[in-house]
Amino acid sequence: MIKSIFNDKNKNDKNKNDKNKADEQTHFRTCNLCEAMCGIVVKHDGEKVLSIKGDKDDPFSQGYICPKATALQDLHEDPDRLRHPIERTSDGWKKISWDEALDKVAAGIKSVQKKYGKNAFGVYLGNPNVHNLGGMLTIKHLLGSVKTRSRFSATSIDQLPHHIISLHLFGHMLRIPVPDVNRTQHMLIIGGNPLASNGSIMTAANMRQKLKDIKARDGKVVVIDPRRTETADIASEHHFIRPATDVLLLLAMLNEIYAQGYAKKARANNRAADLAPEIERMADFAKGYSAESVASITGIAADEIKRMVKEFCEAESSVCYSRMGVSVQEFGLLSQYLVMIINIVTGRLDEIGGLMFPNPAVNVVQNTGPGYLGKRHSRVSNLPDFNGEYPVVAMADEMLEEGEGQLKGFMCVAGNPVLSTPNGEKLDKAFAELEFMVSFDYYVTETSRHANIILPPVSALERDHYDVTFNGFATHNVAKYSPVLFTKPKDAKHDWQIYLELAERLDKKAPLATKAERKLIQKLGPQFVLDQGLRRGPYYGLTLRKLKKYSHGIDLGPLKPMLPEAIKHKDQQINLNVDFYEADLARVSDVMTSYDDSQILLIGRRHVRSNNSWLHNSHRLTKGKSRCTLMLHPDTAKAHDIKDGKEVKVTSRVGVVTIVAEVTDELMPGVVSIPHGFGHGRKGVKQKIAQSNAGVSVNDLTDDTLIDKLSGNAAVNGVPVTLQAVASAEEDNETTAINDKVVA
Ligand SMILES: Nc1nc2c(c(=O)[nH]1)N[C@H]1C(S)=C(S)[C@@H](COP(=O)(O)OP(=O)(O)OC[C@H]3O[C@@H](n4cnc5c(=O)[nH]c(N)nc54)[C@H](O)[C@@H]3O)O[C@H]1N2
Ligand SMILES: Nc1nc2c(c(=O)[nH]1)N[C@H]1C(S)=C(S)[C@@H](COP(=O)(O)OP(=O)(O)OC[C@H]3O[C@@H](n4cnc5c(=O)[nH]c(N)nc54)[C@H](O)[C@@H]3O)O[C@H]1N2
Ligand code: SF4
Ligand SMILES: [Mo]
Repeated sequence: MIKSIFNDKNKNDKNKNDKNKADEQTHFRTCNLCEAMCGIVVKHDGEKVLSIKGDKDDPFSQGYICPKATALQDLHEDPDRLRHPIERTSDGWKKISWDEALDKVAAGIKSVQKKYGKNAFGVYLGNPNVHNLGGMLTIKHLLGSVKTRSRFSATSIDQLPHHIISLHLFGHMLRIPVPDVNRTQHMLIIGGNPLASNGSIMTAANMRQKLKDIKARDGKVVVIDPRRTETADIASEHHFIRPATDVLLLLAMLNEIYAQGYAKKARANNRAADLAPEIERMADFAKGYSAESVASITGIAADEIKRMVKEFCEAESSVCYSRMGVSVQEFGLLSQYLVMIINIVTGRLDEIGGLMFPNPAVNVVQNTGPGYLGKRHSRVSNLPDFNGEYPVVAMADEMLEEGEGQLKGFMCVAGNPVLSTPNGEKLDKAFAELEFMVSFDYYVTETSRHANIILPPVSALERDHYDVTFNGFATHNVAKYSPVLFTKPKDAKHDWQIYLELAERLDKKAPLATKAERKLIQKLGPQFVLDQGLRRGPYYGLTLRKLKKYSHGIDLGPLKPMLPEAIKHKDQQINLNVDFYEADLARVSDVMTSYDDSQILLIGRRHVRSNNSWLHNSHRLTKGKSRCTLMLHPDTAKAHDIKDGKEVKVTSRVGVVTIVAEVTDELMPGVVSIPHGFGHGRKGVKQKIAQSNAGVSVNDLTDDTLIDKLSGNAAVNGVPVTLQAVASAEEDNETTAINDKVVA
């Protein structure tokens, strides 16, 4: 009950005699750069940041931070960061006033829509949107005023499968269960590298410690990954898997669960309602896929698969967790479905130490629609939309392919799709053809350089924060409000202010109620919406005013069983929706019958000092050896005559890049890896540090036609490529010399 929340567990009220107290020089907040929600202490002297450290009193992160936290300072101080709107002219970029910029953007949008129709104007929402309180709470007003159906976002090169599964099974796209890492005895991690990424759809600060703790309590951590990652290095066990064959492994595991008699009908039925008929069907779902039949394609021996299943099922508690490596490949949706099914039929859903539903203080599920799949299809590639967004792989075609509905104008909000989506070169060309483009960004990036006008918001330290998104995926329930650290300059604007001021210009005929709501937020700020969210939330009595008293945040307790209340279907039953997924097995059987194991497959990777495409302008995060390398196994290197440290030409169906080889047995033979987010050498980018260590963009190799056909999600892992050693000038001379000799 609320009383215990405020009075017992949370001793770190800033009003108490607390050594780690907020004063003029000490500020407590939550880092918003990734999903981990670390509490930080910023020491500062007026407007100058002196240090950023972990906040030991933060009940969620307990002092942990990663090296990226300091980037909040670098970002704030970066001379390349835009602090006012700019317009592209024939003489280069020119500073313009906010009023002029917003008037011109409104006119640009209206002009395209008048000439070609509403849907000829496209919108892309990038990842930082979900890390931005004001943005999250007001983006609907921007979208509502642009009134286009041509919407895209980073979701479809990321977590789209998770949303579709949650919509089908639990009745809401955001009702996503997360691993109870703090209490599990057995964690099976497939295609996630939380030691580099700090976790995804699993908000948990300090995963290194959490995984070590599992092992220390005699539990087990098993990692399945084509690369022996930082996470694999500290796991109990690691298995290489051939990229994009996880679906076969998971089918074999499901088959084994039934064959070995571990399917727990009764437990799955417990609070989860009457699953019996569908659970029966799951027994047949994977029947054709024995461990023996998938061993050679996946690269994991049948005995190992059987043992993994046995240990998973016999552990006191266990959870199967799977992320980017599996979500963003050709069988992303079916694979993630199987992960969920494995958790369900082994009785791990909604169980302590299993896969559990968070209960955030602002209940986003309650405040948003459930989502829908395939109401419309994209014009050119006929791909299904999800919740009103078409897959990103459809974006460039929609701009390039002539005909009614062709995109002629575009708005990119906190995104850099030229570097972050497949076939970036094609998109780069498509953006250049547009009649009008606006970017909301504080840098001139590979994408925003195409804009006619760039609208830059304030820096992260100039705004307040409450994590509306990631509390929804948190492995422990907490709530924390971070106030503004530095007052924004008078002529700077928050993302939400830009949205609302543009909405006002675009949507003069909006209903009175909408207009009133917009006015109210403009006057009171998004804090007012946050307060409403807290008041309507599950922790009775929690208001923003109360929350503000706890500068380190409030501990709302460990995850609790939430079924059947968590289910949003009317009948409060889980719906396994078997037909939809069973249909996709046809594609899997094609793989089984015609698998080409001679292909070299490309996968991605993340580094703890990176953040997609946009922290490469921080010297502290980029100094040292270049990280943009092609990792490959010594055997693969030898077969292609490739030497460590030398250049390699990598070719895919859509493009070619030349990149330095890093030969390492971390990679499975036959697999190569390039991190995404590099490729800053394009003309017109204005980020000096990033440009000086430009690297190449892996998304100039990834293919916009290589997708998960069931969901429309991009498939950037498991891209077929060919390799060719680039002879250096020295070697060229040697070769010439040898040839000369031969001729002589
Ligand atoms: N090959 C390959 N491609 C991938 C991935 C992969 O693993 N492999 N990962 C994918 C994933 S998971 C994701 S989420 C996407 C990310 O894709 P995107 O979101 O398109 O790319 P980001 O690099 O995050 O670019 C964010 C942009 O927003 C700007 N920005 C940062 N903060 C703010 C803010 O508060 N307001 C505004 N207005 N702008 C801001 C930054 O300067 C930057 O230009 O990339 C995907 N692309
Ligand atoms: N430092 C840092 N942190 C980040 C980000 C960042 O760019 N840098 N980005 C943030 C974002 S937007 C996201 S979505 C999260 C993502 O967080 P994670 O899901 O943890 O993403 P990755 O670190 O890319 O880990 C994916 C793993 O899948 C493996 N993999 C690739 N292909 C396959 C395959 O076919 N099968 C299997 N089983 N594994 C495969 C890769 O080798 C890699 O180890 O990270 C977030 N945190
Ligand atoms: S792990 Fe994520 S939230 Fe924590 S300090 Fe690093 S970037 Fe910030
Ligand atoms: Mo992401």
